[in-house]
Amino acid sequence: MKMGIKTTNKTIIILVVIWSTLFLFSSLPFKQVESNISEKENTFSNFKFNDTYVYDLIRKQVDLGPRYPGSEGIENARHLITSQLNQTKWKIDFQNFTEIWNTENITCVNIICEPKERNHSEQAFLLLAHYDTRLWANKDPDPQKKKDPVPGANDGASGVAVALELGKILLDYYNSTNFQLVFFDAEDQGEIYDWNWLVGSRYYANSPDFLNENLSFGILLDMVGAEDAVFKRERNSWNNAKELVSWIWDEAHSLNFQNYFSTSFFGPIHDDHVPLLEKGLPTIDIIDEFGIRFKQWHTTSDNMTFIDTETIAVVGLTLESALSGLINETEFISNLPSVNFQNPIILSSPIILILLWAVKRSYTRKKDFN
Ligand code: 1BN
Ligand code: ZN
Repeated sequence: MKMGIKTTNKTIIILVVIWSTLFLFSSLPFKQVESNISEKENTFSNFKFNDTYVYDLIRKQVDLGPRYPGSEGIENARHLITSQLNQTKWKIDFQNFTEIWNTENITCVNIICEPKERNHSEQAFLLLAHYDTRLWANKDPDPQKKKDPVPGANDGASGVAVALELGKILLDYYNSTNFQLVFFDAEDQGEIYDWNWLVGSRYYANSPDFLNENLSFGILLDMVGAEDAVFKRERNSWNNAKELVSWIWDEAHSLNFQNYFSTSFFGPIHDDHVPLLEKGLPTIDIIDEFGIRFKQWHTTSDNMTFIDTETIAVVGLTLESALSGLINETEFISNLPSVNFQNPIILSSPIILILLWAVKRSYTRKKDFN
């Protein structure tokens, strides 16, 4: 009998040891993953940025069809964009201008939106994106498709949708009123007929709508929604507004998004921020490495297939965090150095002149020798 109890005790002890060992090993990694998720959820639980809303808004723009200047699609895109903003809270201006494109007069329209409560005696910042899409998909690998239109899910719609969502939450949840959302027409038609790049932003940067404003900085969003995006530091932004670039990239890294916001360099890219930099406003471009990572750039495949809510969330959460912090940093903003934009080609011209001189010298020497 005594022996029996001893054996039962032993068996129970062995079973308990085996069970607890199994429990410990099976639950440890699980608990780790669980705590990582809840840690992440905790980190972002106070954030308002809604990636699903943004994804749907990209899809709605793509569903309108091609949105090149003067098209029915771009007219509908204007209605879609403005319908996202509550008319009692937002003032919307349309900056109309006419351009000749392939002998045709085209009416282009930049859209300028600001909270009605904006205090014009204080400085404002700009969130920028282009809303036109390219008429010709000249980078499409299929020669038959090179003159088909680009759907512009990433190149066009993504920047618009992220900027709209950020504008709405800054006003609704952070009481931020001193900013504008500016959506440019006619950015993306360069080298089609006699058309140039950046037509809308150039017009805006030379207009009283921009020149008479009291502005602190600008952030351009271009191609911010594709899967596996990498946002390297764009060289025109870095050379002219490195404090702002660092503010945003540091914020992304503090949220653990260093895989998306890389400290490598890219470009310089001649994008919609350049006309504003030329006028002295510190303006940066958050742009995917098109052609390298974003391979669907200027092809008929720039559609919803490659749009990813994770990329959208990374960009949105980073900017929500960075901008909600920045609006209270009046000293940082007022100390942003003014821009004296130098075109990289002009900057490198002394080097080109020296090279030309060296070539000429060696040529003359050769001649003298002969
Ligand atoms: C940005 C998006 N851009 C065009 N689509 C600007 C650009 C123009 C970039 C030419 C590279 C070359
Ligand atoms: Zn483009």
